[in-house]
Amino acid sequence: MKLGIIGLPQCGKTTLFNVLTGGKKTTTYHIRGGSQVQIHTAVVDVPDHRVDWLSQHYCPKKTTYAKITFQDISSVETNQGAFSPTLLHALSQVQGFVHVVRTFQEQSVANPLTPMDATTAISTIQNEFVLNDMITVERKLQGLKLEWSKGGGRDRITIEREQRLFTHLKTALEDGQSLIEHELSVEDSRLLSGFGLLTRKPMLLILNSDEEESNPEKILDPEVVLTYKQNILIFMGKLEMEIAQLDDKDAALFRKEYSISEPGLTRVIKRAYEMLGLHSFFTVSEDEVRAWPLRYGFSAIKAAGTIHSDMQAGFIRSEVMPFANLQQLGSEASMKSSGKWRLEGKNYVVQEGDILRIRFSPPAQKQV
Ligand SMILES: Nc1nc2c(ncn2[C@@H]2O[C@H](COP(=O)(O)OP(=O)(O)OP(=O)(O)O)[C@@H](O)[C@H]2O)c(=O)[nH]1
Ligand SMILES: [Mg+2]
Repeated sequence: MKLGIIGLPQCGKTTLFNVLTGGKKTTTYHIRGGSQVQIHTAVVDVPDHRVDWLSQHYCPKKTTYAKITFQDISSVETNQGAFSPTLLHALSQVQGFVHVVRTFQEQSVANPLTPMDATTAISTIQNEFVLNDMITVERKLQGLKLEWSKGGGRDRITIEREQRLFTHLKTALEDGQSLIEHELSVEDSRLLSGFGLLTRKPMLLILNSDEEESNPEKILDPEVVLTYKQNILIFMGKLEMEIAQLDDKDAALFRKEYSISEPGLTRVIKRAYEMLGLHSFFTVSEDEVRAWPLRYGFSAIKAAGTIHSDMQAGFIRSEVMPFANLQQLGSEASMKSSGKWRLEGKNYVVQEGDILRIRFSPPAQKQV
């Protein structure tokens, strides 16, 4: 799963990237000239106290947290029009966005917006995304028109169906709407998944502030708060970056002094993970304790496929132990004696925190 960190110039994208990844990429205090796309990429662990507990309990050779990839993607600017192919490609490859919105006031840091206003910053990016989706959709419609008039290729019913869908999307975009707001059939969603449409992707807003504030309504217009609902976080970027570069003991002291209950990293990663519709299930053995990301509502057989395609193909059943019960009862033996250990079939919907042990028949060895 990959998330793109975006925002207007000088809003604190690289600062956030450094907080999330423990990195030390250079932050700037001026707006860079030109629109050369600069991308920093890092894979980070999703912090999870349950993995820590399981690791202590099973003492495996290896402990693996679920992972999420963050990319700091610079050069989304105001009034840019069509994005460059490099920028559009980078943006289309991520599964969601973390949009950093500058709410800190710092005279020495250049600002593309005067007066500086968070709601305007959000609508600016939104408009740029809508415009670029419009270009993609129009290009597709032109291609379909050509295909239809030439004939000889795909059947006309399919082409006309696609024409109807893309015309419908175009109308929505002309109204300034994000395509994520549109309910689409599973088939239409699948068709669109290859187009990398920007406004189809979920977006987490990070209000980058110098002040401790927990109410987004004090910063944003109420409609924006309503649109993004739980996908808004207030974050003290600069302070968090300074803390992230301290050792654990000093960082804990600092956080206490500033009444920061949970590291920014944990808050952002957890929220991003939720925004992508993911939860974790676990596998445990002497070799490895591991957390795996899975979409809410996915079944045991899909979970098996996340681990290995052979497990999916040869799936028989899955042993299931809810983490909370194991933590409470303390051992697999107690889980079994108290009926908390279960066997489930392939359609079982995996629950947040389930520990799975997949029973499967390995594929037959190929004869050489
Ligand atoms: N006061 C204050 N300054 C911040 C905060 N976050 C970032 N800055 C400063 O703002 C400047 C820009 O930060 P960056 O993280 O480089 O911003 P950016 O969005 O990556 O900038 P570009 O990549 O050039 O678009 C730096 O001087 C940071 O120190 C913050 O929360 N408070
Ligand atoms: Mg930067």
